[in-house]
Amino acid sequence: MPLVSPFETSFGRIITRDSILLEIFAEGLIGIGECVADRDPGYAYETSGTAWHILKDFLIPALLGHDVHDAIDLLQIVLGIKGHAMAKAGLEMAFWDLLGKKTGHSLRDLLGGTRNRVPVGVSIGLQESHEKLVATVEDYLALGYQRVKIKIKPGRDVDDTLAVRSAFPDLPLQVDANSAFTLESAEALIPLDDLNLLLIEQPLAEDDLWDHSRLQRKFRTPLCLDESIISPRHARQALEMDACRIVNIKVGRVGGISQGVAIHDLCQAQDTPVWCGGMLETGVGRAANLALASLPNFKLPGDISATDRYYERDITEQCFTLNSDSTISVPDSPGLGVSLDAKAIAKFSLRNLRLK
Ligand code: SMG
Ligand code: MG
Repeated sequence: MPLVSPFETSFGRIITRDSILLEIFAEGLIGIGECVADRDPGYAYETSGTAWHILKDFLIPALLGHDVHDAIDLLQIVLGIKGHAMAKAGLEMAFWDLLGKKTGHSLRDLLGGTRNRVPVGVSIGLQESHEKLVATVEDYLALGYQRVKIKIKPGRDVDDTLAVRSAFPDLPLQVDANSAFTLESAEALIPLDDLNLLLIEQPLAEDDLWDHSRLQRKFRTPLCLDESIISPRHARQALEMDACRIVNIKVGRVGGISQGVAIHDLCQAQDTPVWCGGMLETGVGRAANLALASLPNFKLPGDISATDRYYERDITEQCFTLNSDSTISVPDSPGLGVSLDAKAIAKFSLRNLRLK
């Protein structure tokens, strides 16, 4: 699916987005889910290709014909399959949608969400110049976004952030390095500490909780982990060693909605705020993110922007729009609360497989 504008991060530039759409057929109902793995292994090792393989050859065969009562059953069935969190999460999302449709409850209600609308921000990729970056931020502010995240990488860090901070002194602002620094090169980020940022996201490698805890000691600004938090256990260990003071939760990265809720609960018990990350989802994944972000410890605005920030045409019949208070309303129909636009799916589909 073509993005309305390219999205550039420290690991590369995304122009079109792949995703795997899942449908589970059971008891006369259809549950839908989205696997957020990207075409390239830049953000994470999983790709749409690996997810297709793991879903087709392992996850779906393990599930077919089983009685599954809740997400815990589902997790149990896939427990023996190591890794591949995004593939598992896509399937689990479809199961939650099915469960909601069967019981007549929205995903928000199934999860115990407490809000009808959730605060959101916008994530802005690397731009060709400071002028372009500031102009892009300005455009999103004019649309009503009240929190901005910018992407940084070595050599495009303090100056980019300073340009935005100087132009917008009071803007709630945060930066995301997508693991592009080392403990040594991250010294260059120290001046960020004077720019009143909400947080600094994932400066170091995804498998490096320890060096994040060494780095956090050098900053007053909270570090926030994204790529490094792949399970509730990683979240617990990160908090124990003070590797971060804020946690980004993404359903795909942590292996499903129920794992996301578990991380939310664990952080809440320790007074650590969380927020909902984004993977340039279609309307399907966006609906799940909104439901998750309605839980009470989602204390910072999510990377959950309006549909038109990503796609001219989405695959859901529903479009998500920004409310005037920089929130997006959480769907309240059963399950995810979205339905598929068959014509859009026919237009974008690259391949299709039905397993019985
Ligand atoms: O969905 O608005 C969005 C994108 C938010 O910046 C965003 N996501 O590391 O947090 C992150 C990146 C990963 C995107 S890679 C597809
Ligand atoms: Mg991130």
